[in-house]
Amino acid sequence: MHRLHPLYLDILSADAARPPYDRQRLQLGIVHLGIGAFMRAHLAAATEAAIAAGDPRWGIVGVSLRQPDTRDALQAQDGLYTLAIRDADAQGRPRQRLQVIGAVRRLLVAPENPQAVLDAIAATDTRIVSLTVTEKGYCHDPATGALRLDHPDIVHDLAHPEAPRSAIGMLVSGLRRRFAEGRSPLTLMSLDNLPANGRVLRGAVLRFAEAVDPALARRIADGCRFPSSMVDRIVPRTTDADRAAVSQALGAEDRWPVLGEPFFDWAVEDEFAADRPDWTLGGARFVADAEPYERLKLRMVNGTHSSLAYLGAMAGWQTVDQAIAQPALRGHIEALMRDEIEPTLAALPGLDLPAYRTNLLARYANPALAHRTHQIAMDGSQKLPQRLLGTVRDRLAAGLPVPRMALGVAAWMHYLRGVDERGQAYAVDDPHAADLTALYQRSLGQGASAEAVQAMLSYAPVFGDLAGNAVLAAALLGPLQSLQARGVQATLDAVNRGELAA
Ligand code: CS2
Repeated sequence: MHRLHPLYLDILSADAARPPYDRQRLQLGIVHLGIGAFMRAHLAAATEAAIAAGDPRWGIVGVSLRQPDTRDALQAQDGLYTLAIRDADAQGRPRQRLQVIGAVRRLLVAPENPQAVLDAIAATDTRIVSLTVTEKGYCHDPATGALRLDHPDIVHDLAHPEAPRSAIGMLVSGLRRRFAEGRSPLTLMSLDNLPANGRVLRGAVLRFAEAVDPALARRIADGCRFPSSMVDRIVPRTTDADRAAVSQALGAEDRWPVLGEPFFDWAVEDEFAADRPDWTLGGARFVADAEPYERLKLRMVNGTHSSLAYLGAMAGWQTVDQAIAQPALRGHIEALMRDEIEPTLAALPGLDLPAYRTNLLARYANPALAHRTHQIAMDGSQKLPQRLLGTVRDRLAAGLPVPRMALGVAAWMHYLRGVDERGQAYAVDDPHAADLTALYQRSLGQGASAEAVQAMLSYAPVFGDLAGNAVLAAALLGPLQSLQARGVQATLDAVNRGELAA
């Protein structure tokens, strides 16, 4: 089978869409840090639509911050890859729609050549530097959102600004070079699942710049823009089987396709230092304030996703669709949204929460994604604060009970055990894994008790000011005891009957 390549687009299956424009004419207007699957199914797809409508300024330079695998696979395809949009037909049979995306024109691997990344940030045509570096990529304290100047990568980058490792170090060194060369300020745009992601990014960049050179920090603060955005599309990790299936359907070998659901949402603040693509052509909305959209999405989608992932992974339900097909889990997730999350959300123009909830349950039931519960379970220390604990704080402050929210937090704690209910061991994949699993062993590992729950809650990077909160501790104890003694299924049944509430 031929490799996917611009010279051989005519051999592709007739129903695969391909770039309807001259890729040679693309300028490189966007530098993207963290060219993983999510970005290629989201930002790149929306940018492709703007380019296809006739604006060639927005070719993308994709930067990998760690591994060379994306560059290695995509270079041989001249940057082309397939986006496979998967769902099921009316009979429940999986189906996919293929689109070859052409927007990625250059690929860099930061550790191999950090200078090339700084050059790209400084280049005249660059207008936007966007980021999908995951929560931990911000080197911040998850509970407060502030950059950690003692984070090993930040310590390194402050000492070696010419060869940065962290996204924050790269941005500041790239901007320093850009300003030294007399070029205009940029838009720095986070697409990660953090609340006020633009403000978190701005805070981290300015704090780092301040430590390097206060005049540079002022220049960045005055000229650069940091729009916040809410991004939503489920993009599971691509497997070898997916690569084979996509290549087969495409009629050419694609070693680096991405999969996604049909659903796409992106509310981005219209706050740019210079031009930007018309991403509305690819389904985006420009809004004045993204925060209410972020809160909605982080709490409803990511909050329930994480709850489902910890419960599902412990029960041995491997994928999201398998988990949501369990009536007790489905009932719990639905009630979690309706009874505990939705009352904390502000009204938004055009938002119908019951319809949003029903649609989300349908997205989770998509049988064609095989989104693994353990994948969503990773990096819990970075995810819990914005996904679960914000809702918990709001409800506790209003004197409202949190029985179902507490079950999600308890399931995360239980997951730190490292063995599921079927006796299957797994590695807890989290930048705080060593501390957290040790804390678990010392406390809950000895059996859930009031003291053990308090010990877990005192883990400040995750729980911050919730340490010592007696109401939350009491709400966690019942679910934890039940998860340990009876397992996920019986605990869900009990919670659904209204038992275990503190
Ligand atoms: C998921 C998200 O892996 C995870 O933690 O919750 O990646 C989720 O699929 C997306 O945010 C959906 O937009």
